This record gives sequence, structure tokens and C-alpha cells, in this order.
Amino acid sequence: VKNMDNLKETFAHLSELHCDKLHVDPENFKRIVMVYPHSKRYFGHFENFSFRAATEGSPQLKALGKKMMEAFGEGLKHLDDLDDLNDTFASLSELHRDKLHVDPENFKLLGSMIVIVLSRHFGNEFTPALQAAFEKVVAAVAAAMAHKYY
Ligand code: ZNH
Repeated sequence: VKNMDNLKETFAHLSELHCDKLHVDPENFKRIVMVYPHSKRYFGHFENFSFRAATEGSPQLKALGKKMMEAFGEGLKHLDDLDDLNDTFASLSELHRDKLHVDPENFKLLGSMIVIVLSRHFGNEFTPALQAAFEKVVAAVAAAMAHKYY
């Protein structure tokens, strides 16, 4: 996201398309573990966690996916102001930096997963313009999540 106008324009476009709420099945979050096995290391403390458990649906991963998408959805309300967006994710950014030690590159990977899941959701309606709009949104959220790392 280069500037705020760009972001506002994106948000206007999204509202126009009646998709100001992202309908991402939190269970699809398991994709990040399946597609990027290295991310499994962050979930080592989950009970009986394994690649297989993730693919078959770990209840803990599912619960986390839900929390994440709720936080993500909250962020969407603050898209019209970058400072506001960074503020919204400030404490989560610190939590991931200090306690969870999640490499911020993963926020971008998660963004790609969200776009892929959305493309399935929208099917033929997933136009390049809609994809471009979502790419900007997930990039803005990933940047806000990484904000406190730098
Ligand atoms: Zn995260 C957690 C959000 C991304 C990993 N997260 C979490 C939570 C939330 C979130 C809200 C909860 C907190 C509390 O509880 O306090 N995330 C989020 C968001 C995002 C994210 C919004 C983006 C956008 N994460 C992420 C990634 C990863 C992660 C990418 C990796 C790969 N997280 C995590 C972990 C945790 C979390 C590990 C913890 C879990 C448990 O339960 O332990």
C-alpha cells in the first residue's frame, strides 16, 4: 500500500461490492500449515499437534483461525487511515513479536492464503479488480501486524 488514497479507494471498491466483511472460513487457516510446513513450529505447544492433525482439523488451530479472522475483520473497520490501522494492531503486533516470536514474513503468507480462500469463495466473480483490492487489504493488515517489529 503506497498511500492512503489508494487504500480509501480500495475500501470504497470493496464496500461497493458488498464484501466489507471477509467471509473466510477460519478452518482454512490450516492451509498455512499445510502449504508452509515451517509455520508448524509456532503451534508445537498445541496438544497432539502434528501435520496430520492440522490437515484433519485441529480444534486448537480452528479456534486460533477464528480469533485471527475476527481480529482481521476488526482491522477492516480502520482501513481508511493507516495510523489508525497500525494502532488497531499495535498490541497484537507486540504480542507476536515478544511472546509468540512469529516471523513477520508469515503475515504476508497468511495474506496470500486469505486471498486464495476468497478466490474459491467468489468463484467467477473473483475478478482481477477484486483480487487487486483484496491484495491491498491483506498487505495493509500484514504491514500493521509487522509495524512494531521495526
Ligand atoms: Zn496470530 C494468537 C491474530 C497471524 C501465530 N493471533 C493470536 C491471537 C490473535 C491473533 C487475535 C489470540 C491472542 C490472544 O488470545 O490474546 N494473528 C492474528 C492476526 C494475524 C495473525 C490478525 C494476521 C493478520 N499468527 C499469525 C500467523 C501466525 C500466528 C501468520 C503463525 C504462522 N497467533 C499465532 C500463535 C498464537 C496466535 C502461535 C497463540 C495461539 C495459542 O493459543 O497459543
